[in-house]
Amino acid sequence: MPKRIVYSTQIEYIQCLDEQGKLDEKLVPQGDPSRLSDEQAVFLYGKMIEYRHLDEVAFKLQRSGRMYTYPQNKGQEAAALGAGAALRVGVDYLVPCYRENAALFLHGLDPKYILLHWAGDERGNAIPQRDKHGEQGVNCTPIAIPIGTQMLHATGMAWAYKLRKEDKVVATFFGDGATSEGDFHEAMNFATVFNVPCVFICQNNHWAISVPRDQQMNSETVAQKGIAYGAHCVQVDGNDLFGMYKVVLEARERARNGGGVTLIEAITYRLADHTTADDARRYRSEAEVESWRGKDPVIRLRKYLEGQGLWNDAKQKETLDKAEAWTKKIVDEVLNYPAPHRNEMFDHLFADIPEEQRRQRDTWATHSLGQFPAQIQLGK
Ligand SMILES: Cc1ncc(C[n+]2csc(CCOP(=O)(O)OP(=O)(O)O)c2C)c(N)n1
Ligand SMILES: [Mg+2]
Repeated sequence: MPKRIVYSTQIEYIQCLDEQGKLDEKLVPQGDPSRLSDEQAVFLYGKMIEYRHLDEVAFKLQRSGRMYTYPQNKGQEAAALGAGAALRVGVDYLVPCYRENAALFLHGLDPKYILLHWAGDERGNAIPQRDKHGEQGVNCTPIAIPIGTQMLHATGMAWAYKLRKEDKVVATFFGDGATSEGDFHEAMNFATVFNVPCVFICQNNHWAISVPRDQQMNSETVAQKGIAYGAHCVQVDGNDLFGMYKVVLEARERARNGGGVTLIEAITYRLADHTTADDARRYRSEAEVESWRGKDPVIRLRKYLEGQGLWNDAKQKETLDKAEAWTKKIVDEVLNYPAPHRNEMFDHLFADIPEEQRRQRDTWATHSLGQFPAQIQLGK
């Protein structure tokens, strides 16, 4: 008789705040540590408004020729913000891709660096993590454009924290498309075998540029990919701030207590194009986008807060005005940022620059192309 290994499992789907703004009181009872307090929810709603406004302005900067490209985060704010709120600022470490601006800002990253980065300035990705420029370092790595690579960095960092017995959790963020990369599988395998304090947060926005989820993976969910590695796997409504906070908080505590690695699949949707170089109308139907506009995390949270008597039109206007002033200040600073030294792109890769790079840098310095042409000169 052939032996048979019987295996059955299920993926839990968590939603605390539904599309009508109704909170599931059983899932997150009043006073439960995994429930955001009223004060926290109001604070985070204000941040959502600020960050969405900045996101819209960044799009306009690109359209008006002052930024090379920009991937809007619009629609995915709750996933990033709920996760960011559940991680300890200045203690835990964020290892992002490029759609988690909200989490980075919440942890202290000055938004000007994100804008500088997309304007092609190396300093946007190099300064924030370092103290040497006289600024407070932020616990985040630079945003990762090569899809999936950051998950391996996160795993290595978490392993280091474990070996050093430091009470830190590393959270890494990535898209659904990234889970089709080998890096995801290597990272999950290593992280679970060595039981490192790492939380894997997938923002499943259903598309990897123009490739829909069901054409790039044969599994029914992203979450179940972690089962084979022995990770804790959960799906959550990524447009639900309360749900995100709860699952990430639980995953964080599990990681801290040596309880294992968690893979979180946050179901969300990008309401804008992939980047400013894309036109999503060519591959997504208007009906699909429209259905997700109804699940917008900002609208949902506002409904909840209004229902609780915690928000009203006057507060909305006041917050929007503040968001506009806040954004304007950041944009002014970016547009007037001193131009980078042309050697800047060589400065942040190695502590001691290797011979080959040194040679390239010296050649660059003598070449006329070493001068930035006027039209792409960002700062003064
Ligand atoms: C290694 C690598 N391959 C291809 C690309 C080109 N690329 C940029 S974004 C992207 C899709 C990523 O999709 P997903 O992981 O779902 O993230 P999303 O953009 O939807 O947030 C691809 C293929 C890249 N940046 N890096
Ligand atoms: Mg995606």
